[in-house]
Parts: sequence; structure tokens; C-alpha cells
Amino acid sequence: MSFELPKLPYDFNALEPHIDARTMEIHHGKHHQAYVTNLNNAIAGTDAENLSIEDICRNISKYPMAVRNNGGGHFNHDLFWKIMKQGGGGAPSGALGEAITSTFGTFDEFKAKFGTAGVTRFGSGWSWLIVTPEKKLVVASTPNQDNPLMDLAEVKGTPVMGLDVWEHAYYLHYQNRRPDYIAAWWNVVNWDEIAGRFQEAMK
Ligand code: MN3
Repeated sequence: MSFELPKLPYDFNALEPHIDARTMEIHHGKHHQAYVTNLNNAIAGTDAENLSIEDICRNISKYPMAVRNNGGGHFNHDLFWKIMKQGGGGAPSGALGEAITSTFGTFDEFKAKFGTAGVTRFGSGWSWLIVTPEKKLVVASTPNQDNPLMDLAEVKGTPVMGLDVWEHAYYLHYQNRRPDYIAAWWNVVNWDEIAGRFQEAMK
């Protein structure tokens, strides 16, 4: 079995003006495709060919760096495309909204914490909202293409939302202004998808 590039669930221009079509086209078609291709090459002929990407991540310390970088890249981007949508944004309701409020105080305080995790991530990486094994919501960040599923992550848990803060995610439109990209990104967040992942992670 080999991994495949998932189809983007909307058109390249669906997230404009917040994320431009050209960025989406290159990000999905070139960057994510490269992670998939390189992951397949790195696991060819090994037992990892029969594992899910989640199981590979959970045991990532057993694998070479090429699997860590490209397997992380594949999992992270697959999640990233799905937790965005045209006409997204607003604030989460229901159980997720309540959990965010009871954990972080207010939705705005959560946004600030999640955004700061992305702004202050030196170099390339991700900011995350995760459900820990103790079923707590926590904001974390990881370097490069690592993620909180990985057994070597500093803070471990099930990712329910993740924000790509690599320059390739925003440079064409925002250049060095990562905070502006993060501020705009809240307008494309797909809270229904994230609420579903939260519900699943709390089981
Ligand atoms: Mn990326």
C-alpha cells in the first residue's frame, strides 16, 4: 500500500482573500505531494507500508528521519486542508466551545494562546490544539513536520486542529508577516470539522 495525495475538499481560490489561490495550489500540489512521494520512497519494502499514517506517527522514533519529516508532513497537511473551508470562521459552539471556554477562560484567550504558539515557533512548524491522554485540551507547538501524535513530541495528544506556520503557507501573500497570516486564518477555520475531531478524541 502506498500513500496518496488527498484531493483538496474545495477549489484553490476558496479561501481567498485570506489564503490566495496560488499559495494553495503550490502548497497542496507541490509541497504536500512531495511529502507523499518521499514518504512512499522512504517506507518502500518496510513494514510501515502496511500501517496507517497515525500508527507510523505514534511509533516515529523507530523510523529514519525521512519518515519523520515526510510522514509528519503528510498527516499534518491532510488535517490542515480539512479543518479549513470557504466561509469558515466564527467561534465553535457545543461541547467544543464549552471545553475551550472552561480550559482557556474565553474564546479570545484561546485564540491568543494558539496564535502566540504559531508566532513564536522559531523557523518552521505548527501550532496545535490537542486532546491529551487525560482528555484535557492543550495548546502546543512542534518544529518542522513533527506533530503531537509522535512518540517523541514534547507534548503528546490527539490533534484536533493544527496551523501550518511554515513560510510556504503564507509567504507569497504575507511575506514576513506571519502574525497577519495567523490573524486572517481564523476566517477560514472549519469549526464543524474540528468539533467532530474533538468528539472523536474525547471517546
Ligand atoms: Mn505546509
